Amino acid sequence: MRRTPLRALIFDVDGTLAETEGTHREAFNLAFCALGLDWYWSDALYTRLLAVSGGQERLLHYWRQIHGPLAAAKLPAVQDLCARIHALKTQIYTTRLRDAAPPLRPGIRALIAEARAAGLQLAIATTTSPQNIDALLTPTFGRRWRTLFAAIGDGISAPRKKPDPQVYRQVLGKLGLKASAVLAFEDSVNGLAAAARAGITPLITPAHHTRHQDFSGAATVLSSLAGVHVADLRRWHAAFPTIMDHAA
Ligand code: XBP
Ligand code: MG
Repeated sequence: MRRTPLRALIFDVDGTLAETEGTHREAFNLAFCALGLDWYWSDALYTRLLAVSGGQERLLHYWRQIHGPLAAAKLPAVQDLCARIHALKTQIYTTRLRDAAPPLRPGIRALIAEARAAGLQLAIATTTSPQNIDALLTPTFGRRWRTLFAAIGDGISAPRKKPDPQVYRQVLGKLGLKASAVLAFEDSVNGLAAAARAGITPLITPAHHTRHQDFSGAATVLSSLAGVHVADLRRWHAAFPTIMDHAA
């Protein structure tokens, strides 16, 4: 039985707070079209490409898929192309979200409010960019959304993308908490692995683009957080030792 009390909840963004990957995919395709590229990512292809975290990393992975091995001498030019595509994609994505942000997933808003009232700290640990987080959370929580979160780790502050644990270790440091005092909420196997490698127990709520993934290592897999209360989280947190405890 765990001894450390639950002190904070760390939320992934894309797929966990909201079903955003469909809008990401549309933004990628609109950027390809605007730049005259004959690329098109179908929902099925994008679902496979999500095995690679990070939009720029995903683009470089796709470039290699269609063009084959990339000579070291050509890498800078291709990385520059991916950066240009990604910058335009981010511009399109943030515009779309400001016009029509997807709703928070069921249960998220109520759980965040209940957790704050219960004195739990909240944090974000995401692969996406600060502007994408702002574009999603401003329409959903208002301009002062940052006041809800004691710590934010993102694709800029933590450039080594999930499943690397860098963003989770960074957020733990900002919170000043041990892994055993927090729970992480994730939608993907990359996110599960990143949290687990940081020693954090992850609760999984699979999203549209990740529901096919194998979450066998997860403490708990829920269809959504609808109807989940802080008392449930405390029970899971007490019952499921951190991954480190397993390893001990
Ligand atoms: C999911 C990701 C991101 C998004 C696209 O992030 O892997 O790359 O798919 O956003 P999360 P960017 O960790 O929140 O699930 O194009 O900004 O990377
Ligand atoms: Mg995610």
